[in-house]
Amino acid sequence: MAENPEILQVLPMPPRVAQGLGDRYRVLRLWEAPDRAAFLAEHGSSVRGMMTLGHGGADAALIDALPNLEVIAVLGVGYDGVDVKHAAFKGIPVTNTPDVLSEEVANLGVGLALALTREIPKADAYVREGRWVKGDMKLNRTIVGRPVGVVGLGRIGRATAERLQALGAIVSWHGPRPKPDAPYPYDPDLEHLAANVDGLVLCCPGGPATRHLVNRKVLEALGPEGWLVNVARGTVVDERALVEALMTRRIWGAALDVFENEPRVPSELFALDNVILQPHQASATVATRNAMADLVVENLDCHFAGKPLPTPIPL
Ligand code: 8YV
Repeated sequence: MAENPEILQVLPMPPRVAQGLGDRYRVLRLWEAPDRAAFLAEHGSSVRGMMTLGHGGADAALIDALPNLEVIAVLGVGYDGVDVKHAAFKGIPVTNTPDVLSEEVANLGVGLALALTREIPKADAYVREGRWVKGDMKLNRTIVGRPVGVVGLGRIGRATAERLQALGAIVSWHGPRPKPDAPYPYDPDLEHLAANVDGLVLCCPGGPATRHLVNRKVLEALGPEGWLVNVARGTVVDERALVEALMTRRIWGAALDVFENEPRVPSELFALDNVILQPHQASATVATRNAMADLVVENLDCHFAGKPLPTPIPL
């Protein structure tokens, strides 16, 4: 490997990444730079690799500020914040960290579906607040034998669908096109799917193709008994429409791990008892974040050793 290639780290990452890189690289910490433009003007031309997060990204301007950039390594499976088209145009490969997080994300998605329908947070409060001694809590809803829609049947969507089915739900799905090997009924029309299921679990990628896929009409179709889980990206849902639907009880409930402007969450949601809020936690276990960190390092190591990239994003 050439001597200590310089890597631009765009955003904070778990310490495991720095540990994995060891002293083989010189890491420049962009998010700490008081003057980003001055920092890039000074260091940009020596940077050969970039590490970033999928939703925090790398836009065309940042890519262009690094004229000798050879590779972009994304910590995360999603890469909606990275201008991959621009990178491809410039011949710069982009890698992500798929597979190692699929089961974890699916577990949280299904966990949220259960927490919502079985009202686990409300039941916890019921006991803590001493209400149980005054009488039993009202009965919950089930997903057993009930229709549930999965939006996006990629790696995470499939892991989610398998789990929902194992828990007794009747799964169908929506995505941009049918998949011949998918063992669940496909619905090409999300509004139609929403009208025919109890709940939707969003597992699709973010980015322009899925922006506001869950719009006012889909929420209306889901209806006052319908519920929504989002472990995909905040941008997939028209957040204004969702807040209004929750406030006016035009949908029954939602469990949200992601938001349009995270970490900022619409403050109206804080007072609502029909929503469960999470701070983008789906892959956030020690084991999974370690596996993701190791894969970022492996991708950089392979690139600088001239070996095939383990997980290139197909462009
Ligand atoms: C993480 C994610 O939040 O993989 C993704 O696309 O959104 C998450 O796993 C993030 O990328 C790492 O902090």
